[in-house]
Amino acid sequence: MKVTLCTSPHLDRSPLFDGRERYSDCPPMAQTFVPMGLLSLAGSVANMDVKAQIFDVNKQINAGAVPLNRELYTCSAELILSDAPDVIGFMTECDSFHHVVRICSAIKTRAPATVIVLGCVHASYNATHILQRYPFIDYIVREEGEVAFPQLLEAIAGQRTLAAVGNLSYRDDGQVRSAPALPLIPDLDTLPLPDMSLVTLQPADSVWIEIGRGCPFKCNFCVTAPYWSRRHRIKSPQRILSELEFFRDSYGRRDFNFTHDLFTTDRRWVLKFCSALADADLGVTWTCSSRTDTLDEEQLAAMAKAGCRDIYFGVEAGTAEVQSAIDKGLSLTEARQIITLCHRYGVSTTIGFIAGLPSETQETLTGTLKEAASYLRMNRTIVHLFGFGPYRGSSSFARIEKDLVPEVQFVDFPLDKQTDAENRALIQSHRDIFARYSRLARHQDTGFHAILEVAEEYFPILNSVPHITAYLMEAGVDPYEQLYCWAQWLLRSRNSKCPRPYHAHLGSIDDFLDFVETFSKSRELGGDRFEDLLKWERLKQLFRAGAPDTRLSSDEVVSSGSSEIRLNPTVRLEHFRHAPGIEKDSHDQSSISFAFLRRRNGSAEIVRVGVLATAIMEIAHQVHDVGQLTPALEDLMTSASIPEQHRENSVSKTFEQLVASEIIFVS
Ligand code: B12
Ligand code: SF4
Repeated sequence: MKVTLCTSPHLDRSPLFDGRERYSDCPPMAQTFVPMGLLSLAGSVANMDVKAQIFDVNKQINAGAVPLNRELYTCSAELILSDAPDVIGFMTECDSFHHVVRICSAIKTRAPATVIVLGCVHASYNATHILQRYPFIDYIVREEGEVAFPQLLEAIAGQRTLAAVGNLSYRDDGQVRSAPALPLIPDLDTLPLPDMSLVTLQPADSVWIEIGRGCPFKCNFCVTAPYWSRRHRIKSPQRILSELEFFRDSYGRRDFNFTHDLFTTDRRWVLKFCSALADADLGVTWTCSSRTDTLDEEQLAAMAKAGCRDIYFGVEAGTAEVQSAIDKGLSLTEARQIITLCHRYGVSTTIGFIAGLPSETQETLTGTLKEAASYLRMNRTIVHLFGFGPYRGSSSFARIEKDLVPEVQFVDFPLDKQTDAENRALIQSHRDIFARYSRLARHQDTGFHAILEVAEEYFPILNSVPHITAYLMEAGVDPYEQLYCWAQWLLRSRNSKCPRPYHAHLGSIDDFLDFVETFSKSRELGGDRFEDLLKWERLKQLFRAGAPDTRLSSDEVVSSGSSEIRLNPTVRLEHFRHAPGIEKDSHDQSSISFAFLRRRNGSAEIVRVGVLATAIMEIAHQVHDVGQLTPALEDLMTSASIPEQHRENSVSKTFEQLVASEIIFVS
């Protein structure tokens, strides 16, 4: 039997989050990742008479083999069918489900006998609705797939009945039936290692190593904890180490994301794992997810030592009232302490908040905005503010379902107008399945409806201009009012020019800077410092876009390979006095330069460059042959002017690491 397992299309939102341009103006891109769930399924049928393969629609989009126009669906269907599979399986996520539906429909039209199966979170929770609505989808395997999927293939081969396939939803005589749930796999170490020969790993692919399943908490907006029955399971340290080693040795990968909804569920396991990982000295870095009330200093120290570089914390809400309403119950003071501690251990943080939760009022949203914005002032922190998405499967869904109204302002692949309109019509007409694109009716008539529409795209912009954000906070601007005025400004200035009304909520950083200028003038908040910061942010934007007129006469441009640094000795330190670390600076201030730094992904930042990095960049600027760099650096390192702590292992460090060690990000 031939089985093809397919990824779902995944829009790459990073151009939007980088704030580079309006999304609709960006080159269309799909985000690629190693589909660990599909690889695990392929592994589970390896001992059967089955030839499994993976079709990655995202890679096909990026390679131009699948166009981003109305042929997206027919072309994907034809490519998938080119190997004449007997069974086609799709992973599903709420955001891309309309694309999956249309690809499946195109497949069934061309090959009616081919069996189509869906799995993963979205299909599992919407199984009955999907099977009732779409006749071209044959089966849905709910939740954990490694035992159920082989059973389904046996049933398709006539070796067992459908009713005897655990976790299966299927049609029987026009009725949708759901077989009982299978017990969870007790020991995840028994799962096969991902068979990477089924995919082509490309440098841009994100690698998520699955270390375990199941968070025991019960936040009532969450779908992933109930998906794994809220039962915490985790692989052994040895098993995870062998997976890391495999990716490092076979693919040169040294940076990983760990997939587990709550890495720090079991404190003893964390300490044991981190100690094993540090001892193994694999030289890898990694990220994970945690809750601030499950992390302490001892774990954090062990995690930092073992290579943890970033932790995602869902803080979600900025008031005790909403913390309790969502059954999360985090102490905001404790959260701040733990996040600050992470930074002290050199671990960056990504912090998620949600706007528009069911119990939200103007007051609580103001609290969340204040809390979220205050984290922007910390170095090593990215803050996200997501608009609340109601997910079927979360424990609060049944309570709010009748209250939902359509949300039309969302970002999708930049498809042609007609296909996009068809997709939006599909979503609107099947609202039970696409509940994620909804808002609560009770928020419709309040002032913050407009806010919720722009909220999701707001923080990527604030992350890009933190000095302006800090300035406005210091000036005492109410964050709710600021966001409300931004929403109004966008609607006024973009509505008329925006060819697609549902993109009217997308503003660029340049738009935001224009808005801030008007906003601050109308409130008499300006001043020399504000004008300078604004000028700097505008220059940074021009620099980001590569415009030639950002080059000031005093600039010195140095390229370190992956990034370009443009020194500008004219920038005044006092402009950045609010940035963490600046006041405590022990350097002679005259030896510090400020610079623009362009990252490989095109984003730009303002950085403070210390004395050593300035010296290194000067040398690098003089030598054009990399071979000459090492002796020059050695001379520099052994010279008395270099502080002791930099001398120790500097010579063995790369140029980039040396420069990085002396650069402090102020933006
Ligand atoms: C890693 C991850 C990502 C990675 C990699 C994607 C991936 N799925 O591999 C990236 C960053 C790319 C990503 C992106 C997104 N993600 Co994500 N992601 C996850 C995460 C944390 C782990 C997924 C994982 O690898 N699990 C481990 C593997 C082994 O499990 P699995 O993939 O679920 O597969 C098992 C079963 O589900 C089933 N199964 C899966 N596919 C199939 C297919 C068939 C045919 C069958 C029979 C069975 C089956 O069998 C597998 C083995 O048991 C989950 C949360 C979670 N803990 O599950 C969220 C999660 C799946 N993501 C989510 C979301 C919302 C998104 C995005 C929409 C975010 C965004 N706005 O951009 C995108 C959408 C991507 C897309 N294609 O549309 C939501 C989905 C909610 C929903 N109701 O649909 C989740 C649940 C997180 C959450 N918010 O709670 N994601
Ligand atoms: S939101 Fe996070 S902590 Fe809460 S139940 Fe879900 S996975 Fe667990």
